[in-house]
Amino acid sequence: MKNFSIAKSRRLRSTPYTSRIETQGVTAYTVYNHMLLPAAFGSIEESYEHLKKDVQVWDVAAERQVEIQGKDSAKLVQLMTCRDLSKSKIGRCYYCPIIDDEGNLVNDPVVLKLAEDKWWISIADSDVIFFAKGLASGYNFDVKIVEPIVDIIAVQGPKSFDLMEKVFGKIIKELKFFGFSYFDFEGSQHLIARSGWSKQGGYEVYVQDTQSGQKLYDYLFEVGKEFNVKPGCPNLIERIESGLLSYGNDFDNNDNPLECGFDQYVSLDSEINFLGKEKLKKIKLDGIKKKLIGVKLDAKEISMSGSLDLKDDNGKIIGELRSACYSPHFGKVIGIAMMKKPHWKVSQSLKAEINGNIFTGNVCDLPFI
Ligand code: THG
Repeated sequence: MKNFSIAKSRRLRSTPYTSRIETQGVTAYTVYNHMLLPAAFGSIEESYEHLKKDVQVWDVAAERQVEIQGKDSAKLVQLMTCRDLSKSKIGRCYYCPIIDDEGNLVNDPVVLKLAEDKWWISIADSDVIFFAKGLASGYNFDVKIVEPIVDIIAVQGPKSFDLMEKVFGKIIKELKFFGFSYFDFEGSQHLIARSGWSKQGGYEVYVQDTQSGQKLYDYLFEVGKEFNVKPGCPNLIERIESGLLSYGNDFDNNDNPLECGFDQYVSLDSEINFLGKEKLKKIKLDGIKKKLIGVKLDAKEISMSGSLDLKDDNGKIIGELRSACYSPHFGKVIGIAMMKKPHWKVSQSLKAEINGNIFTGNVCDLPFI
């Protein structure tokens, strides 16, 4: 396989931690919200084993914030998501599909309620800020919308709790899942949430004081030695096994939340007003025609290039592979696929022709583990 480097420019933004992760041995980047997002530090299988056992520090500054502040901020945030936020509380995070007027997905961020009139939308890879500004303008909302300087450091893995206790004290362990609060590091207050894009547990530090954040980054490695701390990044294997979905990979603006299994975040029976509500009601009534589901393939490796069609025994296309990796846990390739009706039933057999090789496989439930 050929190796390429990535041409850096102002358009492809670095993060406050880029020079650090390059010293630490980042080997691959992806681009996310026009920013560098580390994708590997050597073998992703070794990184996966380490993430499940110890603790990692991730530069996830590419998870950008869209800040919505002002008198109409709650109205605008609610207009953008099909999740009912009418009972939302300050100091809590909410996983919220953002949808357009067709009922299709625009993003799947974590929404943080900072105050009754101040919200952060912690976005996946699409330009939510322009969508928000367009709506605010069209609806004449009294809001201010900016991308603030916030660069997240994630601390993930089973030993993240002990490492974070060593830095911030016992009190950090009292934080509930998807709760956030402010914690002191050398005189600087950092917003920390118990969250992160892995199912191994951990925290996300929303760094606003860049200098303090860089010190914190270094300090985590200094005091983390006893927990075998390593640099890491969102891990493809771990996130697929855990069923954590990725906007742009597993679903995009051609898919709706009912097709993607987001039913628990779609509040069609409430009084709330959001974009695409009537469209989604009709889609629900008519029934969805495709569905995101797990697949297992009898293969030892896979490359996500070329045709990703999934076929039945007669060669008819019955779905499309959206993400996949070799899973050491299952000893085969696992993936996330959009299957056409009625082929999404568990144990449905299928064939995938990838780079000239034909692999057999079957549909299975998400999450895998
Ligand atoms: N953290 C923060 N911002 C983010 C992500 C993150 N922005 C981009 C991307 N990740 C957004 N997508 C997701 C997808 C899943 C989850 C969080 C963000 C997630 N899901 C849990 C689950 O599915 O089990 C919990 C959902 C819930 O309980 O509501 O954590 O990771 N800051």
